[in-house]
This record gives sequence, structure tokens and C-alpha cells, in this order.
Amino acid sequence: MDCIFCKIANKEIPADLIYEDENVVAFNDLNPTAPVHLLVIPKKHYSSLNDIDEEKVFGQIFSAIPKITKKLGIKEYRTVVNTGKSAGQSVFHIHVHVLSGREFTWPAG
Ligand code: DGP
Repeated sequence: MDCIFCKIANKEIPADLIYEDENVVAFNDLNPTAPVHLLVIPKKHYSSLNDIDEEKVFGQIFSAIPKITKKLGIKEYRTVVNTGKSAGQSVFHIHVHVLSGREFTWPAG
């Protein structure tokens, strides 16, 4: 499958890896929008949140996040999952953005 995030998870293309376990990898976003901007992805391919058919995947992703932020010394951060084009999704392998290091506004743009 021609998926850039599968290739990052499989180490076929390089990325700035921050964290890895059996099911999940996290790496720095190529175009950061905050001083800290990571992407956390499952190693297994799911195009979007709509395609996750195993509940355990949510636990795998979200339980990794506090481990990663703790490692980075971050206590406050924003997590974002864009689902679908109109919501801003541009890479169709589910990923959670983890953003920190500046003030964020709400509602999101
Ligand atoms: P989204 O728009 O929510 O689908 O976010 C996709 C993010 O992925 C975007 O912030 C840029 C990032 N990105 C795209 N291609 C690459 C890549 O090859 N390497 C890395 N590290 N990040 C990428």
C-alpha cells in the first residue's frame, strides 16, 4: 500500500521518531504548527477514525500519549484528530496531532 505513514512506521522512509512500542509510533510533524508538534499513529493502517474496527487501537494510541508527553516534560497539550478532507485530514492513515509549547485558541479554525 502506498501510504507515507505506513512507510514511516515500517522504517522504509526516515522520520524524527520520538516514541515506539509494539503498536504505535510517534514522530515530529514535517510542518510543525507549534514548538512541539508530534503525530502519534498506529503501526497498522487505518485510513481514518471511521475505519478503526478494534477498540483496543484507541487504547494503544491514547495510552501512549501521556507516556510521550511525560518523556518530553510536557503537562499541557492539545490533541487533534482530523477526520476527512473538510476537517483538514490530508494523510489518510489515522494520526493524532499532539501540540504544545504555545497558547491555543478555541474554537479551532
Ligand atoms: P492532517 O492534515 O491532519 O492529515 O495532518 C497530516 C500531517 O502530516 C501534516 O501536519 C504534515 C504531516 N506530514 C505529511 N507528510 C509527512 C511526512 O512525510 N513526514 C512527517 N514527519 N510528517 C508528515
